[in-house]
Amino acid sequence: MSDIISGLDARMVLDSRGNPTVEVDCYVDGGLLGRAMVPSGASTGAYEAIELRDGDASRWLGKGVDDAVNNVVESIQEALVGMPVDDQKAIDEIMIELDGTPNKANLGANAMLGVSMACLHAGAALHELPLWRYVGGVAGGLMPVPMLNILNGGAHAASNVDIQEFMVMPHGFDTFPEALRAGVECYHALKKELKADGLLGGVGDEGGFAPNLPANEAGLGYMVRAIEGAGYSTEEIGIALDVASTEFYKDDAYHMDGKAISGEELSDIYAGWVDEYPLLSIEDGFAEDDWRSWSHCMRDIGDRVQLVGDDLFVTQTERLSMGIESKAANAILVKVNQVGTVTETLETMDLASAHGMNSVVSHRSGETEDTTIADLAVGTRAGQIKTGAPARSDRVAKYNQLLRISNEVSEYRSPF
Ligand code: 2PG
Ligand code: MG
Repeated sequence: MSDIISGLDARMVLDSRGNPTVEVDCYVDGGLLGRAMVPSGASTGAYEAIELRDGDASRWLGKGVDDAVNNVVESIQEALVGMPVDDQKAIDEIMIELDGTPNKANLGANAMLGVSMACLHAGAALHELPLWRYVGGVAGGLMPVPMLNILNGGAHAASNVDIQEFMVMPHGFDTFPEALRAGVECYHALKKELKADGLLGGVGDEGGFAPNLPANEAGLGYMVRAIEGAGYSTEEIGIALDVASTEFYKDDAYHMDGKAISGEELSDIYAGWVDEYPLLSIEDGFAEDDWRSWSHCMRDIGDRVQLVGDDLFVTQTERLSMGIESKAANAILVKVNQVGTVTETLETMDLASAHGMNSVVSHRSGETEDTTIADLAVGTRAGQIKTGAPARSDRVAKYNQLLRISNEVSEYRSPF
């Protein structure tokens, strides 16, 4: 069989919020070998690569992706037909050149990522390898510690909670399936606790419960109740937060619990929480341009807690380099669609690990049944993944893929 890309196809499909997204098929030697779907964020960072939307308000509320789909079947296909499908770097570089902008505004990061991931799948199929092994090669895989977002707030819920994600992190277990089971049992225990308090309503975009709470700190209390209610100790299951604070940073202040506070005051609040709760990881504790507060917090508590840059780094080497220089964080969140190609994602992860930083592979709040990130997390040996609550098939699909992979990969180690 030839290894040459013979064609690309693309279409609009729906994501988990009912918005259009891009699906791409990659043909090799006339046969369909790889397919991928692109995720989409809600609390997007200002420096993310551009997601191309048609903007026609009379269709899909302006969120149509016809232009992105056309870019795949027209200019991208023309540029890539004839390329070896397993030369991922060359494929991604050709698209970057064809796009010609620093933020993928021309072709759209959604079009480019769909192609990049479909080619990745096709390359794995061509070599008859599971995707995680194709990505990881002879290094073998490492199962990630899961972060399960069991209580949703912020832009992902209609509640009064400012913090976007309260996650349980089952780090004290010997295998991935055992860790996942513990995390899922916490989800069920949280449901019971919220019900007992009359706070059980619907769920947020990532499948976690979305109650109104008296204050943000109460969410931490519920995490402890969920962990202990499920019969575990806070020694083996910790808490991770995604504060997503860019969303509530306005006029040089953070607007949390109805008060306007400075970055330093917020940093002090986090320090208090690290003392009081089994808090292991804080993502986007500060806004995407508030480098000073990031560095201040790192100096204060960076040796006691993982500080993860999401909107801050947007999975891009230029932003990550700025953060390394200013010692702004000790970990990076990795979202493939923030940068728009597989190759650039891997480059960013390499840069992070070269500087001793942790990587957390992540879903978006708008997802599909695509499970590429599960294999990516294992193949790159990232060590951590966050992919929502164990509820709604768009989230569960990733955990189920990790369970499948765990039949072949037993190596599992907690970064904590
Ligand atoms: C985040 C993500 C995923 P969104 O902020 O980390 O949980 O949310 O995709 O809406 O940016
Ligand atoms: Mg985030």
